[in-house]
Amino acid sequence: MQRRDFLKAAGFAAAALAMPGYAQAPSRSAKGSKPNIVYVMIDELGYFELSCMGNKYLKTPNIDRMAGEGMRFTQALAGGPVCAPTRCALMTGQHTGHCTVRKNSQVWPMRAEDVTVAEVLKKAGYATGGFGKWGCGDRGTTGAPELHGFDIFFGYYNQTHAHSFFPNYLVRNGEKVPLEGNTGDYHEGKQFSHYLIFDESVKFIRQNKDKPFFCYCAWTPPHGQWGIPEDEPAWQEFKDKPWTARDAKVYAAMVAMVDRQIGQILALLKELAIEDNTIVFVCGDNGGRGGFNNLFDPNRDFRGQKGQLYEGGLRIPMIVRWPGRIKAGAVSDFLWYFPDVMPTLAELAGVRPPENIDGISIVPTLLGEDAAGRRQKNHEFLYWEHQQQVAVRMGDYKAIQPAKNKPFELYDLSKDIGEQNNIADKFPDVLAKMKAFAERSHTENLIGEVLDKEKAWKGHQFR
Ligand SMILES: [Ca+2]
Repeated sequence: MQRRDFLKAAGFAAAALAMPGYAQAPSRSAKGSKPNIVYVMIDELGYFELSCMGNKYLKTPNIDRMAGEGMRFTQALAGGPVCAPTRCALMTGQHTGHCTVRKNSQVWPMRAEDVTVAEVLKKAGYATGGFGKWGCGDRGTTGAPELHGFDIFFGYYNQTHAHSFFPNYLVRNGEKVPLEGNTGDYHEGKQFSHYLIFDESVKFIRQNKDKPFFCYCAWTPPHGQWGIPEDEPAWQEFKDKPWTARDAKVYAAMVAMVDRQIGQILALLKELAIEDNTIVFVCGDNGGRGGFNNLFDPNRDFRGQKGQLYEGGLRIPMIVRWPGRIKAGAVSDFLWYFPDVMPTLAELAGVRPPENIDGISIVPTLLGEDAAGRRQKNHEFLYWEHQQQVAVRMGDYKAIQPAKNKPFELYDLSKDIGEQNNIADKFPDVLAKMKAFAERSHTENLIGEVLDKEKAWKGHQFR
């Protein structure tokens, strides 16, 4: 063993000893350097909507470049097939059979005892900021982000409020921030909310450049309703495309705009000389939507779309970049999903995640098993439930019950990525194992509380 490797191993052992009960000892704590974390989640961006994935119409040069400088995942899956549950799984490390927010309800907040990534990172000394769509609890409820570890959260708390890019207010730490000149019209107004949200994201990074920070950019474009400022450069690029639907042009412009802003964030990290100590994630939040007569073909090879537990509802683009630490241009088929983000970020920060999570840390996959000091653990099972649907992954096998009164279907995704050949009858033992896991995975869906009746559930009134 070389001296360097020995020191690494010794540091690893010491960290493991210092944290009894922690199964996955932090690899970074021994070095005393916690990376900054930027997590950009683009609302609805589909797996095949990147230009590096061969999309014919959409342009994502900055995300493509990021993929060349980092690791692109082919089997990263959303926590859920729609906005709110996928965010709750991401924030809590729990799958949708355990987490609190399991549907896009306006009145189902996280509970006070739910522990988020931000709370875990805060304990590790991180500055924590969230910008965009929260979706896990309205103002005046136990689900509000400022009660869950965020120093600042700026944007929309409520799902439906986030449908407008020209609302007459946004929310900062539970308080309304009026947007003068906006009437609530979906497509026009004086202040484009996403510019404000992007500016706050940038400001947060600048303000916290000298200490570890977690910048959660849950940005809303290109989610509808599709309104964009006339002078937005990306709109100028797409507004004259020969596509019938105006909304399709706005969608394409929004993808290009967000891509440009990701480039600006990467440039900012370089300018602040924190590029080498910042890990950046860029991903979608649920499967592609497939609107506009499926013009952009977000789910090309997959069955279904957003809202379903077929691959089209779950498979998302996922790129992770950390110069010098994550191998440039790597493509990984490691199978993981949103509940894994919590333990992964906790390990990078050198703290322990809560006990009651469903995720596993993917640090060995990101940094290499040598650097992590251990082998990558695999999921035995992954689990989702959504309304009447249930799905389980076990290796290449995918079991799905598409509705309550329908039997489970079974697919081998290694041969059948389009989920077309149901092999449930051929492999009853495999299916029985997966169904048993599904039964074990569902717990009663508990709900948070309203703390201030004056504030709660009024967040969607933006007109
Ligand atoms: Ca979404």
